[in-house]
Amino acid sequence: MKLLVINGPNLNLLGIREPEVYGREDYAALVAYIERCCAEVGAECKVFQSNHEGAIVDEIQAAYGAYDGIVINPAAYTHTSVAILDALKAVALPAVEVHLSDVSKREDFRQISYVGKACLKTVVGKGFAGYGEAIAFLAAYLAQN
Ligand code: CA2
Repeated sequence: MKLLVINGPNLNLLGIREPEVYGREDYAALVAYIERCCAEVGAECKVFQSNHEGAIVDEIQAAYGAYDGIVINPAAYTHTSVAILDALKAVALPAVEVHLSDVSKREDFRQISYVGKACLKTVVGKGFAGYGEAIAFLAAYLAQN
C-alpha cells in the first residue's frame, strides 16, 4: 500500500508562529510523525509540501497509477481551490482531508472546503493526530476495497 501525504502552503513554517492554533512542533516533526503512522499500518509513503497550487495539482496527477490513496491538508487552498478539487476528482483515488485546527470554529472564510468535496472523510482539530487518524482510516478502507 502506497500513500501520498500532501501539505499545502505555509505548513512548512509550523512551530514558528500561532502555537495556540497549530501547536509548538515544527514541520520536520510532522513529517516524522506521518512516516511513523504509515510504518505502523504497513504503508509506504511520500510526504510532499508545496506553497504552489499548480505544484499540488501536478503531484495529485502524478499519483494516478502510482499511489493507492491520498491524505491532504491543502491549508489555505482548502477554501479556494477548485483546481485541487478537480485534480482529486480526476484521479479518483480515495482521499482524506486533514486540518490541524478546528476550522469549523474559525473565521467565516474557512467554513467552505472545496477540496473536502472530493474526500471520503475530513478530520479537523486534532493536531498531528488527525494525520494518524486519516492514515489509519485509509489503510482500513484500502484493505476492504
Ligand atoms: O488547520 C489547518 O491545518 C489549516 O489547513 C492550516 C492553514 C489554514 O489556512 C487552514 O484554514 C487550516 C494554515 C497553514 C499554515 O499556517 C501557519 C501559520 C503560522 C505559522 C506557521 C504556519
